[in-house]
Amino acid sequence: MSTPLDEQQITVSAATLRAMRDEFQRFLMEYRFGLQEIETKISILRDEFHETHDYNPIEHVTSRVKSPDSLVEKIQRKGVDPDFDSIRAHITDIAGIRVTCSFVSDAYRLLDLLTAQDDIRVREVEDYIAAPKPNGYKSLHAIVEVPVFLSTGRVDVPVEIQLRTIAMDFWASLEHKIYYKYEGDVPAELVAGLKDAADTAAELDARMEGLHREIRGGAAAPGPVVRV
Ligand code: 0O2
Repeated sequence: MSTPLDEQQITVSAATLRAMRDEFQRFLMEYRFGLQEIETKISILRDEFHETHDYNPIEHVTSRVKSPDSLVEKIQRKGVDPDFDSIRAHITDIAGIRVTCSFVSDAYRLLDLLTAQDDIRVREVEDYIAAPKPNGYKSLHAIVEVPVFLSTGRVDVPVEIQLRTIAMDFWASLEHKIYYKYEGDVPAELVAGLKDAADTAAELDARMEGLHREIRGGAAAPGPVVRV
């Protein structure tokens, strides 16, 4: 019986190994810079909102470049050819940023403002707020490309942006823990409980935004709205 390809032993020289490591680090570096560009854009919007409208639509921002282990797992799961060009083309969440907003309308508004910037190209928007996943997952996802200028020239780096409310984020983080604890095979009563909790979270979001509108006299958040 022949050994499966991913279990076969290969011998490479130290120099080759070093070259592979350097190439991989350079590949991931582009994504780190892409993230920095998007983080700066979000930070400018946040500061501008704060200074000119006395309003902060963003609760917190986290970002990450996918770990090498998680990247390899996804390459295998999706059957992507293990070369940099294929990975670049098919794995679009190597750079990811999560923006937790105060209210649902803030999530849409921020995405509108970001994607209206003329150096940003929108590749894909997935609106799991309007159409939640069957388990109750809600979030607004977008894959955008942002230009990064290196010594070798311009590279357009894809970055996945996830925008959600605090309630959605709380739900997603618990669901993620449960999913991993049960290795994806979550008992039916927990699945039902999570769906129920997602509905409660959505209700809370709606009530909080309603109260907020009352306090601010009708407007959920100031500033122009530009639709994607
Ligand atoms: P991480 O560690 O957050 O990056 P796929 O990535 O192949 O599963 P697709 O279509 O590329 O599917 O992406 P999709 O479904 O839009 O989901 C991308 C990310 O959204 C996930 O990244 C999660 O962060 C989040 N997400 C999507 N669905 C769920 C869900 O049901 N529950 C929770 N908690 N998060 C979800 P990763 O790669 O799974 O993980």
